[in-house]
Amino acid sequence: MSQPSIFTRILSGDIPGEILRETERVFAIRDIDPQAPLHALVIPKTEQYRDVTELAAGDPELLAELVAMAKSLAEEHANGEYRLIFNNGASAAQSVFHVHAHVLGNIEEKKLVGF
Ligand code: DGP
Repeated sequence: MSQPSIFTRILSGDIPGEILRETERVFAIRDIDPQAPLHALVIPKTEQYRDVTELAAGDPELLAELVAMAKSLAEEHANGEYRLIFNNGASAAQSVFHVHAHVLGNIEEKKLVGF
């Protein structure tokens, strides 16, 4: 069996990380290298899906749960507005192949963040 992802290890308490929110199927942590005052990662607990393309095809309801958690984080930690980024593939800057959404809020500059 493959090793658990870095996100699964944070969820299980194996390595440290601030869990901001958790439901039955989804959790959120702060990104270790924040690109905006709010920069969270919203992640399905299952590692079954590598990227959002697979997730959308395999479990669209779970994708909707990710979006709902992003919105509620933005309401709590920003003004309710947020940018949602999914990197899909190494050449698109994906480094962890356990699907996750970057949730950014309180963005000061009107440019795409560089990550
Ligand atoms: P991506 O490049 O889209 O696969 O995003 C992976 C993100 O995961 C990246 O922005 C940094 C974050 N990350 C990597 N390792 C850790 C960690 O150990 N703790 C936390 N909180 N975030 C991490």
